[in-house]
Amino acid sequence: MQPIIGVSSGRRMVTSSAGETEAHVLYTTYTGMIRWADGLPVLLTPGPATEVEALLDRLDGLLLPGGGDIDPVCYGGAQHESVYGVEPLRDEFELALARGAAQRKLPTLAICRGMQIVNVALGGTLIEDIKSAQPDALEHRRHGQSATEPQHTIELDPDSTTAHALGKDTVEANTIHHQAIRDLAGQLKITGRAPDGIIEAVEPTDASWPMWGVQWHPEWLGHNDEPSLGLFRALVAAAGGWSA
Ligand SMILES: [Mn+2]
Repeated sequence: MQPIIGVSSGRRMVTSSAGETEAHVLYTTYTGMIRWADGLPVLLTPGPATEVEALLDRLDGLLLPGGGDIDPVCYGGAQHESVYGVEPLRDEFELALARGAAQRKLPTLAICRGMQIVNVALGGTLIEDIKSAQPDALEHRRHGQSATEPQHTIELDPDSTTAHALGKDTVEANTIHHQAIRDLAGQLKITGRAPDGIIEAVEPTDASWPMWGVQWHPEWLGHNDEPSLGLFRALVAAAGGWSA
């Protein structure tokens, strides 16, 4: 039995035979990597938080993918001109998914926005804009960059489950973000930082919850990148009830 991994999604306008139509969108890089790791991906479409428990009952694992910014209202943050792509319903849905996953200790891989969602869901806050808050920070997102292009190095805690899943403790990371974790949620610990101190990987303090939060994009590096596939294998293995 292949474990079923629910993957959340965003919305975008696409051209259809009915004209411009709103569509659920999720890059196939995510579902492709889950399949390479021998899991069965299921698309989760954002709805009210009241739907979340019934969904979590049916899932073996969860993937919270990248996307636009979380509304700063969700973490008591300030509005900032750089905040983009806010989807209030998606925020409500994914914050509830993350809280429910933490309660159930549902195996979870949280990528980019997903890592930020887990932090906010558990009481943490975000830097609304890295360049404004920390002008000497490295480039974490460059205009026109390729999604696979490394932006900076990340040093991981060699004892972290993230480093174990990747099979290495240094990553040349393809990050594409202008926000980052500010205050870390109490249930999380930092397992990786960029050289400028920006938090790039987190895990739960409670080792019985298999959750990997990464600020970079292993899904874009593809199944030929063994460390990236290793993260998805760790998720699917935990979702299947065995240790990676
Ligand atoms: Mn970065």
